[in-house]
Amino acid sequence: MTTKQVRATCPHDCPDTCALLITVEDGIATQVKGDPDHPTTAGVLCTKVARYAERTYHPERLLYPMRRVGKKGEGKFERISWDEAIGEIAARLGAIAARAPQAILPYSYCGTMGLVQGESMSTRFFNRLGASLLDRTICAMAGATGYKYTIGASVGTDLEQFQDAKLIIIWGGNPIASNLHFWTRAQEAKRRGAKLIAIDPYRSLTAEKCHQHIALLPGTDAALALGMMHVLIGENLLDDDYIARHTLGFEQLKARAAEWNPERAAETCGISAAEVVALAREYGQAARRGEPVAIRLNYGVQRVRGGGMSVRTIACLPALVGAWRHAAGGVQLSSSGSFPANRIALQLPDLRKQPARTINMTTIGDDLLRESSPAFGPQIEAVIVYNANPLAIAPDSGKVMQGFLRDDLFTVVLEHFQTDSADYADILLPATTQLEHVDAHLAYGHLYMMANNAAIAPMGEAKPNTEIFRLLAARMGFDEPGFRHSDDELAAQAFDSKDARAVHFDWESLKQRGWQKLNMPDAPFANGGFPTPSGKCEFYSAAMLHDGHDPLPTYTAPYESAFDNPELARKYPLAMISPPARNFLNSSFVNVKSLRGSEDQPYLDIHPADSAQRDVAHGDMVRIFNDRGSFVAKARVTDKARPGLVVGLSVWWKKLASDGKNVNEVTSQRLTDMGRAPTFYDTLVQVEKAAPAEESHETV
Ligand SMILES: Nc1nc2c(c(=O)[nH]1)N[C@H]1C(S)=C(S)[C@@H](COP(=O)(O)OP(=O)(O)OC[C@H]3O[C@@H](n4cnc5c(=O)[nH]c(N)nc54)[C@H](O)[C@@H]3O)O[C@H]1N2
Ligand SMILES: Nc1nc2c(c(=O)[nH]1)N[C@H]1C(S)=C(S)[C@@H](COP(=O)(O)OP(=O)(O)OC[C@H]3O[C@@H](n4cnc5c(=O)[nH]c(N)nc54)[C@H](O)[C@@H]3O)O[C@H]1N2
Ligand code: SF4
Ligand SMILES: [Mo]
Repeated sequence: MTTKQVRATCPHDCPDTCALLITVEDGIATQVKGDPDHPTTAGVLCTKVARYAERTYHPERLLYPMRRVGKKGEGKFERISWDEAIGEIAARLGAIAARAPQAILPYSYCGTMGLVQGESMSTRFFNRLGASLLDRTICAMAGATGYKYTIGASVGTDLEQFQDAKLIIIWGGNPIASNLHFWTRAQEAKRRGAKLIAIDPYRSLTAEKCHQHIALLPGTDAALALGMMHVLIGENLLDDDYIARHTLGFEQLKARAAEWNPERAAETCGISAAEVVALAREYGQAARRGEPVAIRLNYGVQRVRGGGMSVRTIACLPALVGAWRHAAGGVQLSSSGSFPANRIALQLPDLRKQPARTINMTTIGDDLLRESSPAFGPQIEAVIVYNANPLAIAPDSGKVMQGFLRDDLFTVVLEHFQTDSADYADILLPATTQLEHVDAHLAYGHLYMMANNAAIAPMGEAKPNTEIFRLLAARMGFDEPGFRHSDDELAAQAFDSKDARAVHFDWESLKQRGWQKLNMPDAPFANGGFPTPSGKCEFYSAAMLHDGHDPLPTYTAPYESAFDNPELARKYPLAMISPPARNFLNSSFVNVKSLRGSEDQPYLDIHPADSAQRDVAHGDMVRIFNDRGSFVAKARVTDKARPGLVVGLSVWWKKLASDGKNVNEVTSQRLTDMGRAPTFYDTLVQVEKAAPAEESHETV
């Protein structure tokens, strides 16, 4: 027997980007474990990826190219050869491109975060074809935009410093589920005497384990941050020297914060004024004592109308109290801006000969249903889906389904499994998993460049995304040298090796060692130097004014909330959020039995006061609905959901739910204040007991 160990990287859309060690025995991956030497992975993987081999060898892996034989959505396919598949796709796309190349749309996100299997060869192909561009907004754009206006780039506190903080505010994050290796650091900080505070409408797994939990209403975080500023300024819990040297617009901010006394903030957030005051004092007084105070700001805050402004407002707090002076102080939203990723080399934008329109992936529901018009451009005639599952994860799912049902739409899906989206494909292509292909990765929660070596040969006839686009390019006669680069050559282009942060990045050595830390200072803004236009932390942002926003922190009410939209709330009184379930990764892993087993079936958490009003008992099947649609889940009566809030942990495959639907039936396509991002957690619904017919499907 031959045994080897291969260095790999977790490909999932998770801030932790773990270093993996794959044991391969006679060509079979027998164990996937965390690299004990990698400082943030520290030998530990989450339950999902500890089962990555189970996912790779899953009996339902797609192993051959297939052509649809049933109706769209029915999921009936017949096996075809690669030659036929590539030939048919090239012919269909070629015919469309001859008339209207922009009628072709790629639809992809972060099924893999790999720089190679993500947007490299695929983007070269779509650039050369002249296809529409895709605005990849579905996750992080609201916050990234708000943070950029304030701090300058997605750069913040290093994960490896948090254990030394004395106060950690976990703001809109559930790290036990979604950022495990941050949670390890937070627990270490706790052991060393730190206080942990969670700000979350839901008593998540994480909130439950913090010293304190502030359960505000969804979408009201900016009001809380403004109330904190009011107290910090009023009680002079400020770092005057840091403010004078490294911030812009303090006087204007002071005037704005004066409008937000704790009572007003509390009323907006649905909490008590005492909570606002105590939080501000806790934060300001610890900083005043010279202790590092840190905020882990996460995605939960962003998925509402004012998501960008909320992040921007919270991101002002560390500068006010001088928290950036400490390596363990400040705020981390994402570390992705620290990486000198070389997207121009990977994507070769010069292959595109004509400028193209951009389609927002968040509004794919509406956009697939639009006809040609001067404003919109040509109707979408072909969609190539890879690294994404739009039928399950995009908002206003009823519309998304209608769009993909269009008979005149040509759909290609590259996948590991027959997902909800795969059911709508005309041609379904088998893609390799991370164990079967090469990649290079950045991270958005730590500061290591990462390498992924292929551990095993591709399963069945599966091919890497890159190879599929290389074959398509060749069949369509694209003969630029960029279409002949191997995956190894692409990986070698992943980072700018001349950038000082990448310390002479060299793919050959990264491949061997598995990971390499960026060259970054421990406390990035201890002496200011913010990458904003002014070089300061911008309390006042001229760029925001220019872009049509309030240049100062402000509160933007949700589209749908009982407080700000009482009329809608009469019909639909409950706020619904749908954050990730611990055992799924977005909609990935839902089909891995052992993990689905842990989540059991789609649940709706509802507060006892709200369930009693509706005559709903624990364990009843309920229908959750609004004007956009409805879905069925099993009620879990619990005070984990604050009154007025219901929570449906996500993202379920629709076809594995009793009614073939999921939470995104009721979410809307409305966009955030900035970044053109989705508003998944800005949704009002009503809940009622499900009709018996809906209950009877329960055991499907
Ligand atoms: N296990 C697991 N891990 C994951 C994922 C997964 O699906 N499963 N997904 C990955 C991806 S793509 C992402 S983007 C991240 C997301 O992970 P996080 O950044 O943790 O974000 P969410 O899980 O969306 O929300 C976190 C918490 O915010 C709360 N929340 C909801 N609305 C609000 C609000 O308005 N204000 C505040 N303060 N809190 C609110 C939710 O109740 C939830 O407990 O996780 C990644 N990691
Ligand atoms: N209601 C609600 N909806 C949400 C969210 C929410 O919190 N609530 N979260 C949103 C967020 S934060 C995000 S990031 C999006 C995520 O949405 P997506 O990025 O679409 O993520 P997944 O649902 O995991 O789907 C990724 C698919 O890519 C496939 N895949 C993985 N690796 C490869 C590969 O190498 N090649 C190919 N061809 N395919 C591959 C996987 O099998 C999987 O089916 O969902 C969003 N939707
Ligand atoms: S999903 Fe996140 S925590 Fe789990 S192995 Fe991957 S990077 Fe690590
Ligand atoms: Mo995400």
